[in-house]
Amino acid sequence: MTENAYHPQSLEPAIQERWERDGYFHAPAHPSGEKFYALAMFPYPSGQLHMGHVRNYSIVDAIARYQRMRGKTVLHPMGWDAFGLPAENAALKNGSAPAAWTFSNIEHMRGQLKRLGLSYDWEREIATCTPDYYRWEQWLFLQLWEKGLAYQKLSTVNWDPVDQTVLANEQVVDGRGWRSGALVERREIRQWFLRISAYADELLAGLDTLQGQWPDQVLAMQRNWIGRSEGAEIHFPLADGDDVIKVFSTRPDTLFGATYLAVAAEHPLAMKAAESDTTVARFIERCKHVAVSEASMETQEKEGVPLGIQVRHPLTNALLPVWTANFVLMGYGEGAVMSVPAHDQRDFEFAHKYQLPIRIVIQSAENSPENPHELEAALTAPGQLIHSQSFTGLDSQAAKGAITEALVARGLGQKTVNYRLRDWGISRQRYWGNPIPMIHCPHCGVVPVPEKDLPVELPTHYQLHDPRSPLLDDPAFLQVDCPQCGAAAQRETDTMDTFVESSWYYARFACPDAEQMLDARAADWLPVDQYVGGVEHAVLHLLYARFFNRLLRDVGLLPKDGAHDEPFRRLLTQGMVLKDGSKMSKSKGNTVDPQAILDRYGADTARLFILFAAPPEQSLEWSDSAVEGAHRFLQRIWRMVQDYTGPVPTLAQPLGDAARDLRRAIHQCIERVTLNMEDRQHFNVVIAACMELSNQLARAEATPGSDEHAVLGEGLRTLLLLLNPFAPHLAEALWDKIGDGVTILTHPWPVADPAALHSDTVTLVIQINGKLRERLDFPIASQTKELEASVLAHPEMARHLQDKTVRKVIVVPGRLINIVVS
Ligand code: OW5
Ligand code: ZN
Repeated sequence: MTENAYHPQSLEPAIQERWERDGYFHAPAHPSGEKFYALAMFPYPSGQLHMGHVRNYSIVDAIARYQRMRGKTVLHPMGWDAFGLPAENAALKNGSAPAAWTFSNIEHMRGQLKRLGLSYDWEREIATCTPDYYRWEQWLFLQLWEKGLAYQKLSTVNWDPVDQTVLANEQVVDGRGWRSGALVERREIRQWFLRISAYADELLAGLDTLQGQWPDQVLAMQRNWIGRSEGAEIHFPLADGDDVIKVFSTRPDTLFGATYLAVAAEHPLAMKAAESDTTVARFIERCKHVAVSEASMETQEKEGVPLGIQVRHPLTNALLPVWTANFVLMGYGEGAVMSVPAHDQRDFEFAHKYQLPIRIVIQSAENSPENPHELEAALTAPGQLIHSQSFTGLDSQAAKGAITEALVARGLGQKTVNYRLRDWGISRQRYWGNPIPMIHCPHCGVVPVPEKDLPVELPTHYQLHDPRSPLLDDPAFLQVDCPQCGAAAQRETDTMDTFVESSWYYARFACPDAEQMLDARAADWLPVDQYVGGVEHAVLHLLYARFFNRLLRDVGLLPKDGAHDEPFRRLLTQGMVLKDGSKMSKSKGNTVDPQAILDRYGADTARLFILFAAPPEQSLEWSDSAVEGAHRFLQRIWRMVQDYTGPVPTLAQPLGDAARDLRRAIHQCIERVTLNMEDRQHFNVVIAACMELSNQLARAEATPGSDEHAVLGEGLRTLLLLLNPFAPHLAEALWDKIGDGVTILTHPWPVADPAALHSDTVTLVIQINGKLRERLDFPIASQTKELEASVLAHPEMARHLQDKTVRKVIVVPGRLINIVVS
């Protein structure tokens, strides 16, 4: 191995050792000066890094390194989202214990992250499955219970009758258990919820403050998920008895078009009807076998049966039939909807299928039909009311208010705001998760575990034999004395959704060893200045974290100063890594293992390729030849710097023409790169600009002692500084040779020199009859008259103008000259 050849395999680990020895990436407890908190979504410890991780972590590392060069105090932490189903699945498959599997994966993946040269403060590493982390989550749960923000209610789960266990939605495949193949049943059980609905308005309003900092698409998805709508609660009295069915509608203006009501299969009225009606009973039974996810509710064929009962229309007293239908969910509103087939497409299709009446009550266009037989689809647009008693003639907007008032006057309704957002069900009937710190006492009911008894530790010694949670069968975990009355009681065996851990890890990174959930360091480091992760987290994770940040504020752990409401100031959602046009996956056999790329080319090539191949928010198509290209580029830089006979001299003034042009190219590159590092975050453009600069530098006539040689030295140094966020090992090794003796890691980011950018000439576009013909340089201070004369006399123009008569010359200063000829 020759001394000055590029050998990333030996070079990179050596540089990494230096970083570790010198502790460059340790953030102080409290930031001094301007802080920058850079965060990537922390990984599930699945076993190995995949290309999605490499992309995510290369992006954030480039940003973190850039911000250090901008003089900021940077916090750049990493940890592990370590609870969850995969560990249990692996345990069942290989007979390994979930904890052991998790920690050995963490070991391996940590090694891979280090091999990538990511600039983490490893002293802040967190694994969410350790009691030191999850105990605080239990503590917070107790605070929320006190405040009524954590509560229990009945809710539906997927039950696998063969494995005798609750299944997560993703474990239900075509209505059957993933392991047993048994038909899944729906069951109602008591579960724990967090009252995110209490924050719906605040979460919605907060989105406005993120405008311009978060992708519009993510903001729109969150708005839609919260789904605020104004409307009315409408009461339909039962024809027999004094009960009412309450429904929510955003279209009270269509009330006179309601022709039936539909209730959920679990609605008490449906259950009651089932006692005497076998058709209803069979229908309810069938509904139980559909997974409870919203997606499966949306896609299934809409079906229903009549319950044989009727309600009275609140304004006309007309009798309407009540049906039960599979598209109504108990959790939504009151588990009942009013159906207006003429003005709602789903109701329209349902009415056609079962020959239910259709009444048109809105005229939306000139030739709106009034006869239901002429309808081919529901008329969903607002318009003018017809067949609506005294409200006929009003437009939809006015009618909404007037009809709601009429309902209020009769005591049969009120104006309400409805949200699509439901409270967050955090109970999982699973083993590998954070135990919910509650106790069930036969005398006292649910009793919280006293704070002094936290954490409720998750036992880790089990061997798993079936998917049933071993907590259910372990007396040592289960049996406990009631903290209130001392009687024999039972621990809660549900664990928390793993999204709970990922809802506050970003805050814990600021104070990972705090003897409380968060201490004062959190307020100093938060909010995260730049968060980066997959767009698959656009709704749930990012909404839950925004919710938790407000909970942390409201239990007094973050300041109520308005500056700490939102956890993530700026968000970048990265695109997928594809191969042959589709998502990499084991089953399709189109994966590329990052380890193989690291082994063959080194970390700098892997990082450079993945940031060069596409803008970060777009999908990225894997290309072996582009990896080769990135590697060759680095080899070329290596050689150019090795070949530079230095030391780099200081610039003598004035410079000759060639030296001045080269210097201008260097400083234009700085400008372009900086803009793309900051505002646009198109790192592919940054790298392309560096490649272009390297070509310009390679062409320079660099006889030692010449002013061009000195400018080349400046150019090579600049190139290393600009590349440092992407290829930090190479940049640092070469900086040893031509740098200033001070580490490149915190070297100030270059600033474009206005004097260098200044040019004596300006390039103008030359058109003939409006068509582009040439680009020519002219002295910058030329007057219009001079330009006219010199363009016509320019040697390049002779062939364009021969046999033509010049009619007119139009000069647009600084931009173009158009020559009108005939
Ligand atoms: C990768 C991102 C992901 C996230 C981060 C961590 C993937 C982008 C899409 N712990 C949670 C988590 O998502 C985060 C919490 C904050 C909630 C791929 C995926 C991809 C996938 C598989 C393969 C190749 C590429 C090959 C598989 C072969 C197996 C042998 N994406 N692009 N490419 N954790 O660990 O999943 O959104 O930001 O990094 O991801 S995570
Ligand atoms: Zn008790």
